[in-house]
Amino acid sequence: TGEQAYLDLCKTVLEKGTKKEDRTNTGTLSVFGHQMRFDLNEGFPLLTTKKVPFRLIASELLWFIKGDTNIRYLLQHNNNIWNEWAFEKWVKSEGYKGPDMNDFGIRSQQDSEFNELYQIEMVKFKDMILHDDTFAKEFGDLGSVYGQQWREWKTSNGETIDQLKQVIQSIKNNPDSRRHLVTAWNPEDVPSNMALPPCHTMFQFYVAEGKLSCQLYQRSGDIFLGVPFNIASYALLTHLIAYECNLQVGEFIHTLGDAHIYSNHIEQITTQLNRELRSLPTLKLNEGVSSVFDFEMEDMEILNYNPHPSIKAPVAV
Ligand code: UFP
Repeated sequence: TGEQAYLDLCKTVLEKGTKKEDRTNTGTLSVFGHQMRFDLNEGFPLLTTKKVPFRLIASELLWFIKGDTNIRYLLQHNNNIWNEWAFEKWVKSEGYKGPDMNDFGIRSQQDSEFNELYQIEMVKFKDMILHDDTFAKEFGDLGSVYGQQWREWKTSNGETIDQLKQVIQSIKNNPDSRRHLVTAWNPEDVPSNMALPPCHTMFQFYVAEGKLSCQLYQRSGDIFLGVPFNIASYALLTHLIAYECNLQVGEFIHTLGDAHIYSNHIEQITTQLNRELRSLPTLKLNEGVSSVFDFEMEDMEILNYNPHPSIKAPVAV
C-alpha cells in the first residue's frame, strides 16, 4: 500500500504495458484496469520520490468543493493548472485580436519563438481574468467541469442537485448505506460542453468501524503527471469529509481505467523508481472550521514533507 503501490503501478506499466496510440499522438504504454490502496492512517499520500505541489492540489480541490468553475479563483491562488482550457476559448473568440494562437499547446513546446508570443498573450489573459469582471465572466468560466457536476448537477426539469452536500448528509444520517456516490460523468455534457471530459468520473464513500474510506474510478490516468495529483486530491477530500462527519479516515482506493505512461515520461519515471522512499508527511486541518464548504488554504497544512526533488516532464496536449 501507500507510495509503494504507486511505484508498483509504474513498474507494472513499464514492464507489461501495451504500446498504444492516443489522442495526443505522443504514444503511451498502457494497462487497462488497475487498483491502488492507500491507508490514510499511514500518512498523507503525497509522493516522496518526487516533490508534488500540495498547494496546487489543495486550491484546485477547494475550487471544486465551492462549485466554482471560473479560473479567477485559481489565479487568485496562484494556480495556473486550468489556464489553457480558458485561454483556448479566448483565442478562438471574435474579440481576440492578437497573434495567431492555433494549436498553442503543441507549438509552445516545439517552437521557442512562438512560445515567447504565447507567454505574452497568456500574461495579458491572466491579467484580464483577474481584474476585469466582465471579461472573467465570459472567458474565465469553464462550464460543466467538476465544480458544477459536484454542486449543481443539472436535471431534466431545470433544477440542480448538490451531490456533494447530499453525499455528506447521507454519510452522516445513514453511514451503512451503499449509495454514497458522486458522479462527474454527465453523458449529456460530454463532449460538447466540456473543456475536458472528466478523468475522475465517479467516487464512492464507505463507512465502517468509525472510519471513512473513498474509492475513485478514474477513466484515464497520466501516471507520471496526473495520477500523483489525483491521489493527493482525493486523499484530501476524504480527510475533509471525514472531518465534517466526525469520522476517522480509512483508505483511499484508486481504481484506474486506462493507466498510461507517455513515451516522453519513461526516462523521468525510471529516475523516480531509482529513488528511495521516505516517510510520508501528515495533514493538519484547522479544527476551528466547522464545514467542508468553509475550508480555505490557510486551514490546511502539510507537515514533515521532505521529498526528493521534483522531476520535469512535458505535458501531453
Ligand atoms: N489526466 C490525468 N488526471 C487528471 C486529468 C487528466 O491523469 O486529473 F484531468 C490525464 C489523463 C490523460 C489526459 O493522459 O490527461 C486526458 O486525455 P483523455 O481525455 O484523452 O483521456
